Amino acid sequence: MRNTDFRIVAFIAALFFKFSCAEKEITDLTKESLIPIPVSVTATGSSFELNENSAIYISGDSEELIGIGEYLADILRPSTGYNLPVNSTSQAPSSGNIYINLEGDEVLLGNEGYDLTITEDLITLSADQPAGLFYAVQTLRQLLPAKVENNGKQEGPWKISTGNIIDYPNYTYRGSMLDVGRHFFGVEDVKRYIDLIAAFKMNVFHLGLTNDQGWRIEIKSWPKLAEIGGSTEVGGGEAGFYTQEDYKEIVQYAAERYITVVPEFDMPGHTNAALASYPELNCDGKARDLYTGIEVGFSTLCTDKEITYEFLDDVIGEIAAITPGPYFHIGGDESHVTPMEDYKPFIARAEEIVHKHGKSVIGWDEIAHAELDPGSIAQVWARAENGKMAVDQGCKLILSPANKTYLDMQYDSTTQLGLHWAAYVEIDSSYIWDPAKLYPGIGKENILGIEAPLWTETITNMEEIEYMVFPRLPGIAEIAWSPASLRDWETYKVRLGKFASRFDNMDINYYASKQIPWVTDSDSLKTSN
Ligand code: NGO
Repeated sequence: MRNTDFRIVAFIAALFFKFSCAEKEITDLTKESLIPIPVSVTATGSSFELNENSAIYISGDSEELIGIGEYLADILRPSTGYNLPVNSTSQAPSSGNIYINLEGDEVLLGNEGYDLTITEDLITLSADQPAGLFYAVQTLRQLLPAKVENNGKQEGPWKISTGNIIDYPNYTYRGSMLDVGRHFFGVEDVKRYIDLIAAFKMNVFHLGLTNDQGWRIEIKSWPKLAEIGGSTEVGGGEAGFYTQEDYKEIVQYAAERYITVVPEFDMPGHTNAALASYPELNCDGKARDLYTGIEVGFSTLCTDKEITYEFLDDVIGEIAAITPGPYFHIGGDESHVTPMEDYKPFIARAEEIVHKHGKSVIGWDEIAHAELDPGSIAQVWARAENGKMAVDQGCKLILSPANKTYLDMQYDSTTQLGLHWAAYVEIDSSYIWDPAKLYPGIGKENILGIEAPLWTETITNMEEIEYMVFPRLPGIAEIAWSPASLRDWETYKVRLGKFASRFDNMDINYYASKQIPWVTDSDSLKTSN
């Protein structure tokens, strides 16, 4: 054989070899790094490849399902550069496509569960309810290469290991709070926050709308709240507030991501911004000065003036009317200057007003001192005994233990942002705990769910938000979603480590804790070569 012939034959053989290897490439779906870890994963050992002709097919023509298909396409289109049209269909599509349907098993999957099946030919997302499909989309994102999250076009291949995932949540309430009272964050930042929590299957966004340092939403019947109370923030910077139109936009954006917004108006304490806006809310009839420090527990509404309850009725009424979710958070924490004999009837009346406007109460654990309706929910942040008191009244709990879930707690003594009054909270200590075993006398049956709050006394912009939230939030999301039996720190930290490239591609400014064996895409190339 001549030399050139030999080279041609060798080239063809190499191509054939490469091609057939790709065909026979062995994958293992059970080895993929998913957060939260799914209930069950089985692998079938080969792979599906997305290509330029792939499309997303929706069974039927429901607007809602088309919305989920478009949400998925919006994530995949920029990085793959593929068109990925979203089409309706009455039957399973042909090879190379993604199929979304509501034929999942109702009993097995419940309201939020999903069944994700990947064969060499097809990716099928099934659920009984649309929320489940949305969570299947989040899992699918994590099964694709990390660069799928990039906003610019990337090189493929876009392969996914084959197999099946059955998954559903452990707790029904899985949330995060953003305090916009201490520092104000605009609608775009809030939307990004919502996107980030949605990616880890959280379903509640608790928006702390008022505090001593700021009142952050327009109330049409009490306009000075936003005008005066919204004018400043911690440190004295110029702040702002949301118009009710802004708020509706946030609520809608969250709803499209299967996230319920819980608005919080903290009362009777943490109300200096309101007390500065309207003198009549103070017992002495004198407006307070605006406050830009970070002390807590010095302010109170005047609990024995009737105008206070007219004020509550107006504020709660206006916001309840534009809040589709079932909850209204009345705060109730750290009312150190409200005597207990005034605090208790105040909370009872606030609860009554919330009910009048068709919502259920959530309040920080101190509200358990008052007589509560069993439908009210106490959010335990500081005192287990308050949680127990609420349970004894028949109430459910949301757990937000400050030394585990507070995202404003510093990681260690070198962290520049944040506070450390509850603890330094490294990634292991925020991950290693089981809600159902945290407090004596409080079991899983008493717990509605878990929430990770971000208080913003020291946080001024999105970059700082992300640094405190990541990477602790995915761990809290896993505690809320995954069964305790599947959670394990040693394997979790390896899974989290593999999110480095994903966080980079999502442009998340995360804290690169030394506890985590971070692996970027370029590291994995190095090890496989
Ligand atoms: C406490 C306090 C907040 C602070 C936060 C700081 C609760 C429920 N009330 O948590 O006002 O911002 O700590 O970590």
